Amino acid sequence: MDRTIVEKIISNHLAEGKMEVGQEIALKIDHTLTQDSTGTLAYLEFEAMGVPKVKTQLSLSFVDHNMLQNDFRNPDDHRYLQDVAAKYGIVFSRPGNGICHQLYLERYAQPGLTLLGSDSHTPTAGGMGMIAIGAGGLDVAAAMAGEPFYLEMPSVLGVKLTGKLAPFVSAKDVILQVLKELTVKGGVNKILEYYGDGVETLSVPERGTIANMGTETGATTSIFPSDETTKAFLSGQGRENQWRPLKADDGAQYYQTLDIDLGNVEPLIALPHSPDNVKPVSEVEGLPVDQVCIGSCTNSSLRDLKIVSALLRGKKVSENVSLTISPGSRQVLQNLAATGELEPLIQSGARILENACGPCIGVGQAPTSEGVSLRTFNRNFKGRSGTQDAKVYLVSPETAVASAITGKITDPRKLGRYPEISLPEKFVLSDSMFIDPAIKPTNTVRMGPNIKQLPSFTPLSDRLTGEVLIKVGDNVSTDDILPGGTDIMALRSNIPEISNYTFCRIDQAFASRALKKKGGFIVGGENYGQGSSREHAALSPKYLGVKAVIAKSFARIHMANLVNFGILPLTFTDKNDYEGIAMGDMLDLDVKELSDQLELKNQTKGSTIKVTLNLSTLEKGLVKAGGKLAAIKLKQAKKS
Ligand code: MIC
Ligand code: SF4
Repeated sequence: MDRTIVEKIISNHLAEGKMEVGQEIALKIDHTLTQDSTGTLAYLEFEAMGVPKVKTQLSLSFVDHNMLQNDFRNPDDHRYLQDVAAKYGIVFSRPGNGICHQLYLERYAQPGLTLLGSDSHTPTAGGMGMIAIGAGGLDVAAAMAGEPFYLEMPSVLGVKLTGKLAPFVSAKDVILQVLKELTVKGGVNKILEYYGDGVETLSVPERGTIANMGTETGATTSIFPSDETTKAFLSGQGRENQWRPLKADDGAQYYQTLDIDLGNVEPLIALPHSPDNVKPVSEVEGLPVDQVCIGSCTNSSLRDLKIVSALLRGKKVSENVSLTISPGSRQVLQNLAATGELEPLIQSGARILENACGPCIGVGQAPTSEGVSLRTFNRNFKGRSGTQDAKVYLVSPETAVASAITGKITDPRKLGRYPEISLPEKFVLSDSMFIDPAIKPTNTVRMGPNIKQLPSFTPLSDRLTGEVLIKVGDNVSTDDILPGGTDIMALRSNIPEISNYTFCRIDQAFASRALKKKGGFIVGGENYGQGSSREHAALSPKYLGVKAVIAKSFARIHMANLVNFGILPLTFTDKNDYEGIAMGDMLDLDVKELSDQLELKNQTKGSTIKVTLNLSTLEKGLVKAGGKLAAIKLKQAKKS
């Protein structure tokens, strides 16, 4: 039978289940990756599983998020991660090496393999023809312990690319076009598989950009074929032997298709405060800009910074604009330096930052009050930049440069001639910032005082009662549930402390109220928990006593995280019932039997609301047990 690329890779990695849309399947995981801000928890969880060495082909630990070292907390985390890596057989990427997804694409991604990463943008590696999925740290820890990854078999949405991009239009505009069509929830339970002759016109880093931001559609992942372009990229990275061709069979069937003629794509921009609020740049041209930030795992590859360099050559950044550039990796920086392409960036007045996430996650470079900030990043949720009333717009590197030069939002096609750039046949390579665990294994793991052991939780009670602690609207992101930024991120290894910040940007009193009321319920709208994979957004509410979240619908990773930490994710059977619950209402739910349909009693209103529990038997077992860690520990203990 003719198959899609997704079906080919999944069937090669199927550990349990049937490859039928909507069925629970278990996937064998070849590689894992973590980054520091989700990694400390993932490794505490892994250590709690009692496995002496990772069981994957390759596991990597990157440090790229919490890079500021204002006090001991972040550096202590870095040291802990380095020790854990050396002890358990994990490759460690030192702080300053670059952003995990960029580095992984350059040095480790391989067509045909599976990758599970504790970061929602793990799908970037789909640009290399991999099934690369973002998950909570506990799921990644389980994969390192040799467990398969469980998910609902997604449907495959075929995105057919034809034609060729016009000058000044690039991969970011393509994914913004996709977001415009699919919105931030159109990709849920889907994998976006790209095909068609337009694919050949895109380099691997450009495919990476598109796959990266597929995350914003809610998709499980995105994937591109592996072709001659992939081979050339791997060869440039000295890894040609890792190439294999991969494409969908001619008669492969997609569940749904989306056609994009690359020639018709124009420069696009996502307006505040959602990545799917997409308009043509020409519609918002002329708006004065205070800040432009180039970088993040979406747009910091050598391809992107080469075009930025070519467009900035001989130009000056507007005196009203602060332009920052964060290269995706040390390799990108070295290659720019080797060809003289770093010079125009310096000359233009750009502020060159460390090779890290930086402004993307609110670590530095907060915009001015009510400032307009244009960013080549993937998320523009309110407040994520560090300035609550700033307005963040998402754009391509081309639009970013044009606007940085003129000081206002500018269609890059006005810049004149589009420079020709190409990737080197052989990249300048240096792997000195990766530490191979085989070279210096250790048994000592040093933990600073800010790293606290994981709280443990009791099994689910038969009856859940309590108040509605908060009621929120649609598309609430994990940045709303537990924000990023330097102050809060420094507490990622300390659950009791970080839980005090739960919902702090929406409702300052949430944490104290939850503790005072001894827990209760959260009520949410559509796509609750979109965005980051941070399991803190489930673990902190759990720590504060939250028993269940009742929403119109959930984002995939967050829902899995809720299950992993023993919080019931319930959906309204009739979405109109959302209106029938208010904050402060007293709820009562009998969960002795975790059936698919449950009756929620609203004691305050005297009403009964039907709610749905859309979980597999396995997942129900995890929630009952008080979370996945308890369940895995039990399984490992039985094995040994
Ligand atoms: C993000 O972009 O929001 C992050 C920070 O990379 C997160 C991970 C985290 O919260 O640590 C993600 O995307 O998963
Ligand atoms: Fe880092 Fe931003 Fe990418 Fe998240 S989205 S991994 S914070 S660069």
